[in-house]
Amino acid sequence: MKFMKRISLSLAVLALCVLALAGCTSADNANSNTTATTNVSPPTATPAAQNLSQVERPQKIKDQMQQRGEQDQAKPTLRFVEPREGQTITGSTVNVRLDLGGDLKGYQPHKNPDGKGNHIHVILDNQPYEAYYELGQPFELRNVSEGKHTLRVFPSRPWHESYKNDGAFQMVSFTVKGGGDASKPTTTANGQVMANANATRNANSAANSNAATATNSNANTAPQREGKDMAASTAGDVDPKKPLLTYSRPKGEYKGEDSDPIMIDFWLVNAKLQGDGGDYRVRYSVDGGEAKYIDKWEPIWLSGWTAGAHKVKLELVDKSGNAVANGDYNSTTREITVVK
Ligand SMILES: [Cu+2]
Repeated sequence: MKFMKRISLSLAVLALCVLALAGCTSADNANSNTTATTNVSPPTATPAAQNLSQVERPQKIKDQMQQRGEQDQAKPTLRFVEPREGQTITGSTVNVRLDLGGDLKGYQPHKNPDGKGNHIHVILDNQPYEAYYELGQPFELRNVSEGKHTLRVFPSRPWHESYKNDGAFQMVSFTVKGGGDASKPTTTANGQVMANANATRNANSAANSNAATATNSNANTAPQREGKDMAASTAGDVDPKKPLLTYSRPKGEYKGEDSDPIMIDFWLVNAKLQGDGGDYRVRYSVDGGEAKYIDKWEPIWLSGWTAGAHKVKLELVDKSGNAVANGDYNSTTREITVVK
């Protein structure tokens, strides 16, 4: 009996020990789990999310405006000399000639030695604008694809803010026959290859190769002309009498101090914004994020950009927030690159 008691006591002690050991082991596991979790996501490894905020016009631009004096209150107007409304152009080069008029107060497009200056924004279809500086020579749109196109132009300041007076904006529609060859590599005015559009080659490119070759030699023998090889595009189905939003900025690459803040600027035709006594709003979003609204027709500046590529979308909407369609021009997304 005594012996049995002793055995059961030993068993009980053993059981307690096993339990205690198990307890210790599980406590250890819990500990090491906690430690492991902490190691997987240290708080410092989380990248800062881009948080954009609207800021006032940068002092640098205010200073430039002051230096320009009354030129900033100019009311420049443009008129298309060519192409003319409804014109048919044979060949893939479209010469753009503009008459500048209106109350200029010294406003004159020109590229200064620093590469900046007043210029005209020239927009083929709904592509990003091209900057046109010297109006004494036509601007050559090269390799323009066959079909119907629109051109939109408006005067701009050195920091790319557009003049918004009546008559500043003009749009024409025209047609290109024997248009650009999509298989032709894109070249600069010097004939340097910049990009090859073979990937977007279309079926009628062979028929257009003669015209494209002619364009090439023209471009090479006309040295001082500004111009650009254009990506393939055709016009949207745009009604010039309907509300029209034209995306202007931002565009391209922003470096260093130019990358913060970045300006959003656009042109409006037949559409007054709510804050200006009208019915429309401009909705914008960056990288597919939260939609925000611009209710007065003036540029805004956004601060807080992170380095890398960003998508900026501008849309014209009515007071209920419904998209206002006109061709496909009233909703435009552009990718920009911010280099820090
Ligand atoms: Cu510009």
